Amino acid sequence: MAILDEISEFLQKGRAPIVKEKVQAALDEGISAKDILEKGLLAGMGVVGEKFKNNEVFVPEVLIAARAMNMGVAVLKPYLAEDGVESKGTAVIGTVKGDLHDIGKNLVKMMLEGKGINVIDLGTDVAPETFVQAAIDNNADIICCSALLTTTMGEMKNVVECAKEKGIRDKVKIMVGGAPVTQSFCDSIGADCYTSDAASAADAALAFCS
Ligand code: B1M
Repeated sequence: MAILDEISEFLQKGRAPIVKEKVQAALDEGISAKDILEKGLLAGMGVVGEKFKNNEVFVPEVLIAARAMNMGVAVLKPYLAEDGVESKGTAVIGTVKGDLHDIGKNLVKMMLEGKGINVIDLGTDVAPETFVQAAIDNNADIICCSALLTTTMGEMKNVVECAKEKGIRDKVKIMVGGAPVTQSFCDSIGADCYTSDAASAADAALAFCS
């Protein structure tokens, strides 16, 4: 599994083209997409996150690592998705207002699509009204909110409140996630579901749709 360590290390250095090559090589070796994601790409991003916290690397290094992560994930996308599945429902997804982190949100989107759920991606820095209006316009079954900052996770409560105000709270499930989010936070804001990772989010979303 040396190649997974290489993927992690090149990701930490932000070497996007090499990460892309190594991810393809790992697939060619028969390593599962899940292992490449978790033990290569996410492991590397975890190291970057620790260094960022300890002021050993700064925003530019994190951004180039994030770019390498996204390029690696793009190679994995067809392998993480299940082919030929019919649309099972609709979800709108976004990172909450004030928050620009999108790697986790993109992973959740990919996993949901892999389960056959039609996903409307609102991007990052999404206001509560935008989540709710998109859910109304697209007759969505689920609103998925991602937040990576303790300072922005409170926006998820505003999404729940806005859905109540617009009269759709009983028609739409609200799912929340992201590094600082917990089950007790989910319960405290009246959201329907918290999951700690993208694959579990997709399972929960599928259960809501059916
Ligand atoms: Co930011 N950042 N960042 N950052 N950044 C964190 C989050 C931080 C923990 C780093 C640290 O200090 N250790 C810290 C937050 C501290 C806190 O709030 N407690 C932090 C900070 C402080 C900041 C800035 C304020 C830094 C600054 O400017 N001084 C700034 C804020 C900008 C803003 O958003 N307004 C900032 C900026 C950035 C970059 C732009 C440089 C870059 C983002 C690039 C991008 O996303 N395109 C960045 C990055 C990359 C990180 C770290 C290093 C990695 C985040 C990541 O992508 N992880 C991060 C440190 C860390 O997390 N270790 C950090 C990988 C990703 C797959 O994980 O998103 O958690 P995650 O998703 C997981 C699960 O959480 C779950 O599924 C995924 C796994 O399967 N999940 C869901 C996510 N959403 C879900 C939704 C669901 C269910 C599950 O249901 C709907």
